Amino acid sequence: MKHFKAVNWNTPDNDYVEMFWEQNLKQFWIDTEYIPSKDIDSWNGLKPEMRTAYKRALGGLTLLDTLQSHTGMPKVIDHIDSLQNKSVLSYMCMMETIHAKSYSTIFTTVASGPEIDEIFRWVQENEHLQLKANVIDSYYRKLDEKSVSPEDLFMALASSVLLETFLFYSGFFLPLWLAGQGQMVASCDIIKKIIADESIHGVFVGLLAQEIFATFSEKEQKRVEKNLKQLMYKLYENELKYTDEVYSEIGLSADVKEYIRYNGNKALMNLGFAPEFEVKEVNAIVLNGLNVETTQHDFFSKKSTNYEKALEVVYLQDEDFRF
Ligand code: MN3
Ligand code: MN3
Repeated sequence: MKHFKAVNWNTPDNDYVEMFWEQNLKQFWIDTEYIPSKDIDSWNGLKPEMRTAYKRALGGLTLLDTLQSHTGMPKVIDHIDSLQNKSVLSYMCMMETIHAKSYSTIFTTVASGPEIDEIFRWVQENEHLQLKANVIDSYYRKLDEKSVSPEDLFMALASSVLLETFLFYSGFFLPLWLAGQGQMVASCDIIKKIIADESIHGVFVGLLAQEIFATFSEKEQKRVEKNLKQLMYKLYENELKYTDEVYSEIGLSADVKEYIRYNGNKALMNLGFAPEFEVKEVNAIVLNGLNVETTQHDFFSKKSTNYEKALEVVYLQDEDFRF
């Protein structure tokens, strides 16, 4: 009979897991405590082609977060040895479900039922979006096989980092760009919470990948790095086409592509590799939209300017029910 171990937090498994656990907890949030209805006037003021691009950007993000919550994280968790590291991944997995749901919270506020159906149909039929999901999923699914090599696990972890630190940003660009100009600001507060989560996820999963990479021989490392770069360029070519499809009508393709390269370098750095893409300048409006100081962030009082509902928690007493 197998002897199962219980997770023991009295002694840390490594020198980083407690820090990641704490930071993940600090960042906790719920989509329904944000108020995207503040954006309805802003939404009505957007041109139809801008609204279409926005819906598609968020639709694409919904697909990636769905994949991450139902496949990426659960598959990876089963192959990580440290029980504490597994706990951090499980928590992150739960947040993925909140991410995936939060786009619907925005859709429900600004779009009609038939419009929402149309977005989800577009997601299911868009070949570039489906290619991203298929490629990443194929690396996750390798973890289902009877014998999983350290290289398979490395590639699955690296795929997760590519998804979260690289492939999400063609979607994040538009809400950030609009918020940087004072449009759709309340909805972007949700997006910024997702970005903050993805940023810590990418670092943590990248660290796990680096630990495995360090166990490879020099020859293996060379081969694995080559495979990773090949995968990255395959996804990059696809991102360029996806970007043209979503953004060319609103004239933002070139700026989005620059942002993709910028985040591609970040993904490589999370995995311990040198930047690969030449980046001249990231759109200043997007950086402005990303700047958390434009809205108030203080975890001890408010989670951001638009996170208001749960601020004053009053516990009910028996007396409250005596009328
Ligand atoms: Mn996510
Ligand atoms: Mn994530």
